Amino acid sequence: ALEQMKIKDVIQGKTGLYGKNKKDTGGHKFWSTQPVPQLGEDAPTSDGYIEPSRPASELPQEPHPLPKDFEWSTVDITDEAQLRELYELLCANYVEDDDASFRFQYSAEFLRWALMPPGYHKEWHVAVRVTSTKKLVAFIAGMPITLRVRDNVINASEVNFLCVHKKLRSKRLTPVLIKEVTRQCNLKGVFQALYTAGTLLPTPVSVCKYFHRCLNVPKLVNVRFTHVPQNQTLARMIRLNKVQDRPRLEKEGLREMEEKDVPEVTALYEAYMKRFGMAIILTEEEARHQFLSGRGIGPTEKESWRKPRDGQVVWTYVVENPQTHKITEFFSFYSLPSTIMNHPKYNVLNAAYLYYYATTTAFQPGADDDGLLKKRLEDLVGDALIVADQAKFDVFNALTLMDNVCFLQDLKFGAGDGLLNYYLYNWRTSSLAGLTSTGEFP
Ligand code: MYA
Repeated sequence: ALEQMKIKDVIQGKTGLYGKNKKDTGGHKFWSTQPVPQLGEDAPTSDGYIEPSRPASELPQEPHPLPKDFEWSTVDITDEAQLRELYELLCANYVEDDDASFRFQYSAEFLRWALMPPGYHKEWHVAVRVTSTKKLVAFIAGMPITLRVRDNVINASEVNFLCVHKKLRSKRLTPVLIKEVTRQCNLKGVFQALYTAGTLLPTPVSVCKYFHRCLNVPKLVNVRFTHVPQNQTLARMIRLNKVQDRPRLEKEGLREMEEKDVPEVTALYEAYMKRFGMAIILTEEEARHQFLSGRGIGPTEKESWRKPRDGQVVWTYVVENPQTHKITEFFSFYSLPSTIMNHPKYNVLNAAYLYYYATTTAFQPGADDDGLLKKRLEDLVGDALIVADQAKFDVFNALTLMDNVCFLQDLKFGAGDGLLNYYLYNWRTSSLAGLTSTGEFP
């Protein structure tokens, strides 16, 4: 209940988790030893590292020892067989919702896309295997990022895909994995990290809520992802959630992003992300990777927005002004299915997640206040819903970050019960309310 209360206060955009329950360290045996702000600490007055960086010669040269019967390993993502092993570990053991009805089912293509951005380090794909059988039983990954937190730009690592096999839970393997990925990052001169988790740990820099836009209503009701409200019927719910079958901005030049758009999309992304207190900085090469490389194989047809390609992970669309040929906006979303557990008819929930977007409307004076930006984002993200619907996604998810809060309600997203906490390792800064430009939650 205490944790709930703390989360609620952050959602209400108050003070964040700093400055509350001063004596409560939450009994975090591992996290209380780590360079992260502890729960109950006063909000910092200035930003900066918690522990100084150390030269490679002062770092432990060997990994932390593992319990008997286990050994360290790295997963070589370029090797199909190893990628498959990782896919299978995550498929059976990764994140589930609170009632164990759905479990993330990252595809092999997604893992390749997420784990191998430009400049990735194979040593940061840390794994644990059973010594005798070589079975893969635990994993954690770091990816290099350039992170801006307020006015500071940091070479950091984005840590994700922490997973311990179900049979090895509660054996304190997690702290050992985290120490090893930290050591590997340190060895490359990286001493800060960004990570997210559904669980509350010391200490979120921001907390976001998941919102969901139903597309395939009958299926979502059938698998109990959602339910028909008491004062409604299924037929009415289907009608209310129906989206158009052609994008609204098609006439204004909406089309799939292409290689030639990379410089303009990167510049637009950079300018737009200045609106927020924390953002990842992308070079052109990184933007190409994020927005184009996960596109799968297949023809670029005129109406390719109607049909996903083989192995498509990410969808990116731009609006090219027909007169000036300038890119005025873009949006992207990615595919992250979930396994539906214990259902007789369906076993996969096809979910799209809103990724990055930007519009030059934001740069017009007063656009934030006079509703112009909200209107434009509704058109833009409304078209993302249409593209996702045509690509047969069941649901379209978004978090309360960036400018999302302004359009979620009018685009008929409903609040979910999940939260996503954002954390920084070895960096102090005061709370970034919802990572939004306004700091408001709906
Ligand atoms: S978040 C996704 C996490 N994965 C899942 O939820 C998948 C399903 N669950 C599992 O596989 C296991 O339950 C996990 C815990 C592996 C989560 N982040 O081994 P244990 C602490 C950080 O006995 P298990 C993602 O991928 C816990 O508070 N710490 O526990 C981002 C306790 O410490 P303390 C966590 O249940 C990951 C200790 O572990 C998490 O068997 C970012 C218990 O260990 C969590 N999600 O396994 C990682 N869950 O006593 C941090 C539990 O102190 C990166 N714990 O409370 C930090 C930056 C590192 C790089 C720095 C570079 C400079």
